[in-house]
Amino acid sequence: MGTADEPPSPFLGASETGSASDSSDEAEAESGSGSGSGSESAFEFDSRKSICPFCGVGCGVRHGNGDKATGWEGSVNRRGEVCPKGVAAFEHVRSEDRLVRPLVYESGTHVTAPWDEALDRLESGLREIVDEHGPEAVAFFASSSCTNEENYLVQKIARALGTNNVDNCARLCHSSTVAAMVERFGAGAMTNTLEDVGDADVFLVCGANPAEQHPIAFQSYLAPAVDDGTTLIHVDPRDNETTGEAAVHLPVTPGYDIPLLNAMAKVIVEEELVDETFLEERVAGREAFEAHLEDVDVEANAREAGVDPADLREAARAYGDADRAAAFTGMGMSQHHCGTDNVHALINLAVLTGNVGEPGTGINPLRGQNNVQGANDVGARPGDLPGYEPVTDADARDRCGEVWGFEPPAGPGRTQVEWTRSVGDDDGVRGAVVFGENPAVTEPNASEVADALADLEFLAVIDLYKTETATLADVVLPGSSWAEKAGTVTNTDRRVQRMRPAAEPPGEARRDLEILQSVGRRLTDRDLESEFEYDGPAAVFDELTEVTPIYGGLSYEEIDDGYQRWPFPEGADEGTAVLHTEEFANGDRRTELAPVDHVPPADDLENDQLVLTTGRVLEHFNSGALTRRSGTLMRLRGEDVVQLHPDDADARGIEDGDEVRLSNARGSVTVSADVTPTITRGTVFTTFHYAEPLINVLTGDALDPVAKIPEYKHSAVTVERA
Ligand SMILES: Nc1nc2c(c(=O)[nH]1)N[C@H]1C(S)=C(S)[C@@H](COP(=O)(O)OP(=O)(O)OC[C@H]3O[C@@H](n4cnc5c(=O)[nH]c(N)nc54)[C@H](O)[C@@H]3O)O[C@H]1N2
Ligand SMILES: Nc1nc2c(c(=O)[nH]1)N[C@H]1C(S)=C(S)[C@@H](COP(=O)(O)OP(=O)(O)OC[C@H]3O[C@@H](n4cnc5c(=O)[nH]c(N)nc54)[C@H](O)[C@@H]3O)O[C@H]1N2
Ligand code: SF4
Ligand SMILES: [Mo]
Repeated sequence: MGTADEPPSPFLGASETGSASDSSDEAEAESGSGSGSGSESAFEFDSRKSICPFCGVGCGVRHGNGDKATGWEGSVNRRGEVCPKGVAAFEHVRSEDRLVRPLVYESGTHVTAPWDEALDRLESGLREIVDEHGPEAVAFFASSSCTNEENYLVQKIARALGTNNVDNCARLCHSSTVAAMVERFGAGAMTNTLEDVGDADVFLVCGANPAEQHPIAFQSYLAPAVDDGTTLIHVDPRDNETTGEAAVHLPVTPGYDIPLLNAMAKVIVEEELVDETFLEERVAGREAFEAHLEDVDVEANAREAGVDPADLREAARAYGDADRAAAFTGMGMSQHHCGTDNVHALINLAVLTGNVGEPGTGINPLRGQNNVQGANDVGARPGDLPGYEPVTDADARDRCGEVWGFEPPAGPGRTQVEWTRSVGDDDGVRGAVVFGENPAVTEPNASEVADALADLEFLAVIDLYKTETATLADVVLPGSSWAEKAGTVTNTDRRVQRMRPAAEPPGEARRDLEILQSVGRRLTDRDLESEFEYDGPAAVFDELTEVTPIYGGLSYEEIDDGYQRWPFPEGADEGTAVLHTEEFANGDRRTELAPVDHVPPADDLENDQLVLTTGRVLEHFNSGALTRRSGTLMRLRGEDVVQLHPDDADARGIEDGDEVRLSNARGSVTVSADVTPTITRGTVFTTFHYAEPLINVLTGDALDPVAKIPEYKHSAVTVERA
């Protein structure tokens, strides 16, 4: 786990020494919609309880000793434990790179400007485009790293302007998982909770590495269950920290999960490990599914997927035999141009064996950022209004219209990757607002993305730093970090929790909610201006619970420093833990088994090319915008490497530590070699956490036809010594 000067702590924050503020001054700080006017490098933090800005686990963190964050006994991290990123959560906040004044682009360079001027430019830049080309020529990125209230406002602004062109990085993340789960179960969220999954006898972790990406969920919920006898099966081309706890490891070749999962289904059916009662009472389509399995040859599929047939059978038996088995799914499954089908193949296993609707079972997508679940719940999606109600549903539009004073448009908008590809087309996007995302680093085929963003007639970015994306913007607005805002975030197991500000934004930076209110007032017609008047986040939350059916019954005040979980039936204490118990979320008693066939990866391997798959490490986060600005995390792991199997290295004369060139028709990068048998032969792995080398110049444009998610996990690359 990195080459640390000081080893990463045993996942426990520094002891609780900060003086907790009482709640009387909290109300004042939270309602605050006044702009920060503190001195530029003040960064005086108090120790109000908030939620970690990084992953979807949603640990409670606050300011502690020596400028480190420390855990408090949150609803997830019940002993106050936090991972190394959590401990470093204040370092990027007080980075010297923080934007403290708005920037506007003038005569080939960015210059600082007063807020009014920057907002005037944003208003006129976007209005001109709308006047000339209509609202569909404008698009918005919402932010999974920002609060429910902020995301709710972004989608409301887009819709008030007359477009559904609003999306967030869940498109790049679990959109395929959500598509498959909504189709099968009527809801895309974790079917179970972190508390109850420990009841499982078997964990099937497919294409996820929770030991590094969801560290506290793993350390505090999964690993203890494994210690108590739960069998962990890990399907991953790499042997990583999660594999360390696994009884069975299936090192699948990237892109071959369907053959593997179909073969597991075949073993389960052949060996009569199915749940007859569940199949009879809650499942349709069994005959067609079993007929489809007749053509599946377990040995051939295992070999095609790159795994040992005996290991595959062992995994299938363990999963099929278990009284209760919980499946977890991540980017290794979702980020393929067959991502939706991958997840269908996994759901088939749960349905065949009756592992849905009970504690210790289910299909559990481990969500990405601290609020990716919420950003989607509150409607920052081009096809859905708040609460996943389709924009095409007239009743749903009416319902929103009644609260909003305007009706949202009926036609689905463009997805995140689709719209960057549309720039330059006659009917393409011409102007955009990017709030809390860094697509120049994180979208696939990044050279094309940078060109597209640069070609926009107008681009505004709201961020903490002059990121690679902000560099391409006409206007850059300095927003507030997690430590400077109040609001709610929804974690991976559907808990809505509250963030509280520990400081004022630096310099002239403003709270994000306030910025979005200004943007909303300026971009919409005068008679709608009042739609963006709110007295702080609690007021926005009240409104969003009104139009987001799944958030019905939640109360900002009652969440306090606990949580409320959706769905939240009247009179509930904490909300519904296990979903789909008697019927599925769509109201059906039955779900259908779904035969799926292997879909070959989009890139063909030519000559001696290898498969590049990309992902994450414990110490860094996504585009690295936050973690690259943390001295501690950079000391732990300062640069990217390419993991390469010794046989593949030998064949190319590459030794550990050599500089290696990875290239294909889309681009080329140089990165040093980590020659290791922990990666399966024929596959190489890098992260995408650095702007240099920019790995996404190598990834391709292929999209899943249903969810429009890119294929980050399979690109053909030539690998040679640089
Ligand atoms: N430390 C850290 N934590 C994070 C993040 C971070 O950047 N850093 N990001 C957050 C976000 S936004 C997200 S979405 C989550 C993602 O969390 P994960 O889904 O765990 O993330 P990844 O590392 O992208 O992919 C998981 C695993 O998939 C494997 N894999 C690659 N290709 C395939 C394949 O074809 N099939 C299978 N079965 N496996 C494959 C990789 O080897 C990798 O170990 O993490 C969140 N948490
Ligand atoms: N090759 C490859 N590429 C990938 C992936 C992969 O596995 N492989 N994974 C994909 C996935 S799953 C995801 S989720 C995306 C992530 O893609 P992005 O969302 O683009 O990545 P982040 O680095 O999380 O970007 C967050 C941005 O928001 C800013 N920010 C953070 N907090 C705040 C705040 O409170 N207010 C404001 N205003 N700004 C804030 C940060 O400074 C940063 O610029 O990347 C995708 N790209
Ligand atoms: S596990 Fe996730 S939420 Fe918890 S401290 Fe680590 S990064 Fe933050
Ligand atoms: Mo993600």
